[in-house]
Amino acid sequence: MKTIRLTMAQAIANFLSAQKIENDNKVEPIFGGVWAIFGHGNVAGMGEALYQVRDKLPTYRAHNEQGMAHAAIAYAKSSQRQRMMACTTSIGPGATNMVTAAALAHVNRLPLLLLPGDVFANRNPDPVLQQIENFGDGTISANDCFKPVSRYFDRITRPEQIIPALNRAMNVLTDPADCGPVTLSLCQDTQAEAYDYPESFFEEKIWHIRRPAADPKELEVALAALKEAQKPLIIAGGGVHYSQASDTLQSFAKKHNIPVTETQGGKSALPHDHPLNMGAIGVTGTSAANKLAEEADLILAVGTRLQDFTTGSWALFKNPDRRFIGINVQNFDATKHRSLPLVGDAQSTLQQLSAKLEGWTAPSKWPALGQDAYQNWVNAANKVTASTPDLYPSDAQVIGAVQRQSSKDSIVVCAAGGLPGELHKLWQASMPGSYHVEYGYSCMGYEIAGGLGVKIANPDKEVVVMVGDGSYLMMNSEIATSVLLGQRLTIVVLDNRGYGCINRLQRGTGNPSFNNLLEHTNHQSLPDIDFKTHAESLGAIASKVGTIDELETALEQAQNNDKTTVIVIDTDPLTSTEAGGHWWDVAVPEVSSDKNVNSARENYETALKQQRIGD
Ligand SMILES: Cc1ncc(C[n+]2csc(CCOP(=O)(O)OP(=O)(O)O)c2C)c(N)n1
Ligand SMILES: [Mg+2]
Repeated sequence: MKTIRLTMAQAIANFLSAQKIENDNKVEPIFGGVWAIFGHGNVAGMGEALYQVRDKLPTYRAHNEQGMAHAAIAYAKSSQRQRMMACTTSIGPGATNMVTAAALAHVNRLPLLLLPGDVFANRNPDPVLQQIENFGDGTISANDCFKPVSRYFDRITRPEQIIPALNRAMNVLTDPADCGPVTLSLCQDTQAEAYDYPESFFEEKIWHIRRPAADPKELEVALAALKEAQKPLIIAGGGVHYSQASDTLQSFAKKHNIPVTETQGGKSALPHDHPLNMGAIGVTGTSAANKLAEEADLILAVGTRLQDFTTGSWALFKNPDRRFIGINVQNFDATKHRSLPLVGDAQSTLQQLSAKLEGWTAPSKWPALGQDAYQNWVNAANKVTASTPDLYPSDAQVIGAVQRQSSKDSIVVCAAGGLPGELHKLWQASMPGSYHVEYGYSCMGYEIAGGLGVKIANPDKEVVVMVGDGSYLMMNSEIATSVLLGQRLTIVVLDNRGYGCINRLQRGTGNPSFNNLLEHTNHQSLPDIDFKTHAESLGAIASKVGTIDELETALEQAQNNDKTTVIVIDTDPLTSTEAGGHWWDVAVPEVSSDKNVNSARENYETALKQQRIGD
């Protein structure tokens, strides 16, 4: 056997450079790059190794480990899980800064390779700088925090362990059902240790994301249920995108006359103006989609985790006889709430179902009911997104302006605050992937870093990040990275002077405004945060606009700017779109000295009666 003597870190760098993916008859490197913030624990080992392969596998420097991992996740999501990135950090805080990002990738089922540095395997210099020292367990380091949020975790204490570990890592990262974050925790002395690796370990490997077909028996059961349905409804989740199944879903819906609704992850599966697209479903759904959901007797849940925002905390589907069919590549999701499972890839399974359904269609009056309701919805949406000369525009009006200034293939990016709900209801997506909202973990601070990852995955497209003042303040440092890398973003900051959506939620649960908007906090003086100057200090072109018309002019100009542009607008913290939507289960105190809370509790108890638990 031919061998090559390399350090463990060099072996990782060479192995990662040799991994390719075949997609659309094109073979590309599966890793679009490695994000790195060096410190002790990776600079000497991984740093040296990445330098050697820099022509094949680019290294990018970020400003915050969580941010760079968000960028990596967004890159993978925007590449429909066909391509991904790795992240390497120092030990201790550099490593644990990525735990939140690991959780985000875990929830969203997105591939992410984390390579945090770890303490010395030989323990000779212990305790090293940043080592936590567990009193009762010598095997625990700070990196054990990654275990519950990794699909596969391994600690590498000998250089040869990387051979099975990297194979296992690749299997998880490319498995459509198990896909998620992988953490290989790299002890710093082991990174620098040499081993005679087999040459075959570094041979080019071409991966292909497999498309499992449904089991014949499961198909038979699902078919029988579907053929009996009078009011079938499709929920399109993120799995539709990861399976690149938009076209298949569109022809399936058309051929069998079944209306389609979209989750946050699934939005843009069908063009917004497709006659069978009823828009967003659930807590932030359109009135049309939710009306059909209330009546549907058969719900075909495609590639969705059926999160509470989709199911209206399980109070949305009111037909007593309704059944679910769960089309999902992951059995865990396919069987939720007594769903008849169709475990398989969305594209393959829909094709199988369609072939067996032959000429079967849902009764035409059913989608027609939705189409009338959808027209009413469009009228309501047009009203709230139109420009009016109010002192402070609403989020919806800002969305209207961004929409009017975007082209069909622009990509809008968002994650937390009031905006995701407004975007889910109101954004008109025309092309698959043009809507990128991280709402599995809804992590404040994802927006700008995520936008950077989306832009690296789509260099020819306009990427517009919409972000609240709260999220901006939580993490904005990757603005500087976007300037550094020449990855041009347009970032619209909606400054409503605080946590607007949580203040509304607080009021909605009977509470007075407390600790959300800046004016309701413990304070000596209210800060007048100058987002424009702040963004300029990070290297962006920035402006503050006063009206929706000015915003549209600034957005138009931003497209001609050669670097990241930040546009700030003051908005109204109290207004959100009333049309559409659904109850959401947020627990209200059972006892309180506040009579408003008591009455909110009464309403809450009434609402809970609508919930169908486990059924
Ligand atoms: C990391 C993180 N911390 C806390 C939350 C809970 N949370 C959700 S939205 C929000 C406020 C967001 O404020 P901002 O970005 O200004 O948006 P707005 O609500 O004003 O629209 C908070 C605190 C979260 N989603 N993520
Ligand atoms: Mg805000």
